[in-house]
Amino acid sequence: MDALVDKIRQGDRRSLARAMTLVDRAGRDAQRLKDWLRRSSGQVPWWGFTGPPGVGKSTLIDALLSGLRQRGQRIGVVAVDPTSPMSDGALLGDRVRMMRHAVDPGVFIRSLATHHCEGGLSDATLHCARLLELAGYDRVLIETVGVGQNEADIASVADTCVVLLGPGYGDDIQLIKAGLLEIADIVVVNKCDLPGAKRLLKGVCQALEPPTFTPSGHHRGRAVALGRNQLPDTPTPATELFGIEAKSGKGVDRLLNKLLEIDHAARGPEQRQGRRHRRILGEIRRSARLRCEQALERELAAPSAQELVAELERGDVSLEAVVARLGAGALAELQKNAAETPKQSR
Ligand SMILES: Nc1nc2c(ncn2[C@@H]2O[C@H](COP(=O)(O)OP(=O)(O)OP(=O)(O)O)[C@@H](O)[C@H]2O)c(=O)[nH]1
Ligand SMILES: [Mg+2]
Repeated sequence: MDALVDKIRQGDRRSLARAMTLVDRAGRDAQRLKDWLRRSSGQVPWWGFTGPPGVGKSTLIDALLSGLRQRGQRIGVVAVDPTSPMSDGALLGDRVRMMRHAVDPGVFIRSLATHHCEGGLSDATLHCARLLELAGYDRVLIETVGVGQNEADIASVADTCVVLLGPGYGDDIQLIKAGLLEIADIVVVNKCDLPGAKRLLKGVCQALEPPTFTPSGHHRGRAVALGRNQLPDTPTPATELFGIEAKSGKGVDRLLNKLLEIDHAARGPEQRQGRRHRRILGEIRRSARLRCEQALERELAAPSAQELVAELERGDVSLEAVVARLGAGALAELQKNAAETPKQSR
């Protein structure tokens, strides 16, 4: 493992790609590397980008990559692609969007298929991002699809969470209500060249309270209910709203400056430790939720659950008793799995 880590640190892209494949597998070597990565992460900021399919996440990342490269930054990207199978270089949607940067030695793009990412984010996503840190990239950009719980997942591991919205996705208010705003540090209304964008900007602005207008022309506000995982004693910053056109690049530079400004304010050693801590918390939360859900589903599918369900139907037991019995079964399974997993390596 030491040789692999050294090679990655020296900038060997093949070793980096190999390690990304390794962390996606089970086994002792993968486990050792993952444990090591978990302990060393936090060096550089991660920016998360989420929003409905087709809203322009990859196009925005592509535009940001140009701006960041002009500033001499080396950037790693992990993109969760909703359609394509995992592959090292085939025609993946997100990669196509960022193709002009794929040959740039200062950029490393890793696409992951959704099936690797229960709920849009996955262990693979986290470990790939950590590997990009190890390889010395100055920032890691993560793209996920904004459906359901994974929005909260990305918010809990990214240092800055950018939520993209766009006109033409049905009822604007639906999007606002869907809880997307609550996880955002920055809300971006993309496709401002299209009809309906102004109305959407206005709607989002109203949902962010109290609205004020900055001299630079973008709105500044605070999300009504912030679901972001703030560390204790960390003040919740105001959610910013930007209107952009990712395709033409209009407004992207202002957004990039804001993102860099946020990073600049969080560059000390304490913040690095805070980042590591928050990522691990996010990892635990996500993993615990998924594993509990899966274990419960298995319990429910077992023949013994049929009788339990019938008892509840007849009114012989309470719902609480059923939940407790299923929960106990799920817990026993989780404990058995943990006992079979090799101990953490030091
Ligand atoms: N009109 C207009 N179209 C845009 C803009 N930005 C992106 N698009 C287009 O929107 C489509 C989807 O863009 P993507 O960047 O692939 O969107 P995405 O959110 O990454 O999509 P998924 O990864 O599939 O969820 C493409 O055809 C883009 O060219 C914009 O500012 N204006
Ligand atoms: Mg995309």
